[in-house]
Amino acid sequence: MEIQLWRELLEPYGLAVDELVVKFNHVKQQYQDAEMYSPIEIVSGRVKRISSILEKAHRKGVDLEELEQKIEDIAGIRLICQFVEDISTVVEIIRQRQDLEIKQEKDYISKSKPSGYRSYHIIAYYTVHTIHGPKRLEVEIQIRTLAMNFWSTIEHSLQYKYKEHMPDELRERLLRAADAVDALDNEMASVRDEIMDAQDSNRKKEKLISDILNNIENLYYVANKREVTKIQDEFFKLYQQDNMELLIRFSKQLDIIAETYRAQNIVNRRSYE
Ligand code: 0O2
Repeated sequence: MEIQLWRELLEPYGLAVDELVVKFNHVKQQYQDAEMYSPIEIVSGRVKRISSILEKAHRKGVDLEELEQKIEDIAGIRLICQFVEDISTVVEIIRQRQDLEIKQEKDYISKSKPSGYRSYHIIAYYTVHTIHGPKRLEVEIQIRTLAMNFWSTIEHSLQYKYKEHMPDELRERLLRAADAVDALDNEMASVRDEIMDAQDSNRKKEKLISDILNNIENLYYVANKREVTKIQDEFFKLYQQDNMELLIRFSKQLDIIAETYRAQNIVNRRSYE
């Protein structure tokens, strides 16, 4: 196939990857905006390289004319989760989406591949709109934990190096590493609630600090500079004490001060009119 034809073939897949990366990042953002734990930690995507498409087509005996029908992962999206439990939540999110029609699900989590590979794959139909009209194509969505991703990234590069000639000893070690990844995921699952609590309070603290700093910054425009500096010093003192209750109380008092200045400002403006 000529390079120009490859470009034409791959272009809509690139569009699908770009769109889905934005969409899944938006899902993550929505959880964060709602101050909820996001089951999606990292979103990435890629269009399969031409050499990789050709290699897979050769391995599977696929003709160039039927690439799009037989190679399901030309467009690939990867959703990485913190915990194994999050994977089923993400799968459910995908099943509920109207823009993705699931063709097949491959569960390599309950039963790993002989290599030790673990991941949940969804092959889905997705429609992109180009200047030539709508095009329905297939995308592969891989869902896995951070630990599974670490293993598969390393193993993938070794596979690339050795092709089908990976030394037995290395294969054994990778299988042992896959068991270790499994054990790590199970261990993390057992302290999931604790970790989530910690992350949740971190998020709440970050939001509270940012609200306080915004309020102080706004006060600079309306209040007496000396008073704002005093408020700011008080905040730094409380911040160093690292006491959430005191910070929450301080933030509420600051809200009242800010509101009073806002009201005062409105009254002043009206008396000028
Ligand atoms: P790349 O470079 O990631 O694009 P099947 O006929 O269903 O058994 P198929 O079509 O290869 O086989 O589908 P499968 O098994 O779901 O694999 C699709 C992709 O999953 C692979 O794409 C890899 O990305 C990943 N994968 C599958 N098995 C392994 C494994 O043992 N190790 C690692 N590291 N990744 C794996 P490609 O085309 O192989 O590679």
